[in-house]
Amino acid sequence: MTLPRLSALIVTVFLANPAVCAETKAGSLEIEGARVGFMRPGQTNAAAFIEVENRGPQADRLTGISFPKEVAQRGELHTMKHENGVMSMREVQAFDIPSGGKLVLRPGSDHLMLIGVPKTLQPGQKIPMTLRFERAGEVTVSATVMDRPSHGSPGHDHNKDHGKR
Ligand SMILES: [Cu+2]
Repeated sequence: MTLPRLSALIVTVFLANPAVCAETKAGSLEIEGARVGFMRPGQTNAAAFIEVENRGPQADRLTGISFPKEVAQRGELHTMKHENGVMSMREVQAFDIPSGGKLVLRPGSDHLMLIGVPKTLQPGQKIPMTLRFERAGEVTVSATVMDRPSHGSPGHDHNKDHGKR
């Protein structure tokens, strides 16, 4: 069995796990709407989005994301700023999720990034995404790849803006 084939098998087995569903709970956090932005062929980075509601009495923070190696080498948290008509973004260490509040990551705003995607993700494909929270710990959700480029992010080409330092 070749290595790529083995990797595909691991992903398939993982996604068949019924514990991975559209809405996931982690302690007092409820995670939903996990999705990955449409990828053009040749693109090696992609944006990802989620919503996290905090129903607990204490604030939490999203401090990191990670992926299986066959999906992306690593993940980052990014904020976006509109300045002089130019969209710029930078990596941040964490996103706050206040008690009773909701963290909303969406196209054109704060988002997650997949860095170093070896194989272009296909529309409708579901990938495992592991979120790391300061209090709630680690939880893996299933993110669906969107079937068209997202609006609200003009000039936001992650391939140009990211992965080069
Ligand atoms: Cu970004």
